[in-house]
Amino acid sequence: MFNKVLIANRGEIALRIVRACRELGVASVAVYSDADASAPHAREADEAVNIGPAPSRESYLRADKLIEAAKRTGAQAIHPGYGFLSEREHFARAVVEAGLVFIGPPASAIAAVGSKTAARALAATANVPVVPGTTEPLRDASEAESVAKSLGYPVLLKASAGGGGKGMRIVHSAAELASALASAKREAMTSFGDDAVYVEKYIAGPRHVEIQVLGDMHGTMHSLGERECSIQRRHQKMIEEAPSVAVTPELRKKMGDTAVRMAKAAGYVNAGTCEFLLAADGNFYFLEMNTRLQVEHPVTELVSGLDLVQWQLRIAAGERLPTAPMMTEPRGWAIECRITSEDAGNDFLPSTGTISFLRVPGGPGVRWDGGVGAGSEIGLHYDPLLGKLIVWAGTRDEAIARMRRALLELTIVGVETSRDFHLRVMDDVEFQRGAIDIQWLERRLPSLTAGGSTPDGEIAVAIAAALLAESERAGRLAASNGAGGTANGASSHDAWRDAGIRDGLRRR
Ligand code: MV4
Repeated sequence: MFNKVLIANRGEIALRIVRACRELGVASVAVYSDADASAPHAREADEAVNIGPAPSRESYLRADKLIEAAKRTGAQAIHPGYGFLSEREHFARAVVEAGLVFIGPPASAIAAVGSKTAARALAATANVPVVPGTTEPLRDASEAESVAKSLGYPVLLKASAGGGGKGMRIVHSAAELASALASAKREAMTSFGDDAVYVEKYIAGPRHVEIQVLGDMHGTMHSLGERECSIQRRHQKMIEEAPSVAVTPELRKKMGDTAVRMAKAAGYVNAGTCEFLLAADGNFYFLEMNTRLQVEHPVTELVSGLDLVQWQLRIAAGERLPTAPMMTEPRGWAIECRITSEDAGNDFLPSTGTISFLRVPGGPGVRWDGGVGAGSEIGLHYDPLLGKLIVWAGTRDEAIARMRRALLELTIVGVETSRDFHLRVMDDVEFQRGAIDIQWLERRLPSLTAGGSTPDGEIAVAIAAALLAESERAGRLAASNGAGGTANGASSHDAWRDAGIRDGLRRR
């Protein structure tokens, strides 16, 4: 096992990796930009190295600075987390060329599945079902027309270099095809500098179900079950769960075996995810493979009992996975809500500010993977994810009830967040029935975001309630320590202030 690992990331995932390192007795080196000097991940790690100004391109995306920091601190390996350089083939290669271990797949595996068309071609060789369509980019409109005719409308145009829905166009008839192709190519060029576009049969109303795979350096590859990720807004996942209501044990085995075949064909090692479209008729189609640990990995951890980050470290250090299955059937149910600094009542506009108060929920089956604390400055430099609230319970209904309770306990004062949006989803009857697909959120969004953001009065009350709770806690603590002051141990000033706040709360 490594003595020391550098974590080339920030926020909640950096803290998550610090924790995994600590439990394995591995020293952790955090990196931080000027904006993250007092961030929790930098404070909690054993060492912290400044890698430059706030803009990512001058800090977290600077491969040279990250590798130099690893060498200067004597780290033997680098964990990239997710986002930033985690799926960049050149970074994986540069790390290895610098004599360090990249905690993730070999650069060759990233290359094998990095482009959508390359992944589709590889899938075809591994007997992995892909949506009917072309694997190579379309040469011109006439080729598009003949392929679309053979597929049958509606068809979907997609950017080969793309992802996240950019450059996608649904085409319902031949009449629209030429103009749709031209506009898809334009958007692909501006978004990715590559106007290659291919075409697929459009699958209406599918679920987005992904399979977690874990492989070691010795040829063992396991599937660790599925995650339901259909609740997305503009291709950003908002809520994930494991398992999926739509997946039976037979389907789980079939999708799992398919994902393992795909990973082996790619020469994959370490943690990876195969994304599928799951159609209502039970057919599933490979979409893409993510060559990194994913944001939503905790729901798999909770229903499998595995620590995926520790397994990443152990695999990268050369350990063998067990040959017996690591996960047969999921135990219980897990749900994750991404808590972001976005004003859900105002079209999810990014919200900035300083967090003046943070109370995270606890109790049975509640996990908070957070990257912020009181005092954290929330700006626009980085992804708006403040933390992930994850719950586990015996059944899906119990998990929903637990998530609702935990969301109500979660208090973040200082920025608008997506908390109230998640509360409304938990209360939504269709969600409770599990009747969701990738278009569900766009359909339901108006009713889930009605009522605007938290009015200032409510913020003031939240602060007051929080301060009161804090003060009463302090008072009880002081009393139990026999400190002077009034009966409950608070000073006379605090008691007066508490009375005023309590009175104010009553008069709301
Ligand atoms: C599709 C599809 C329907 N039919 N392909 C969106 C971005 C990329 N992940 C692939 N995506 C889709 N590909 C065919 N042939 C529907 C989507 C899609 C989608 C897929 C997964 C999760 C959310 C989505 C939201 C809109 C469209």
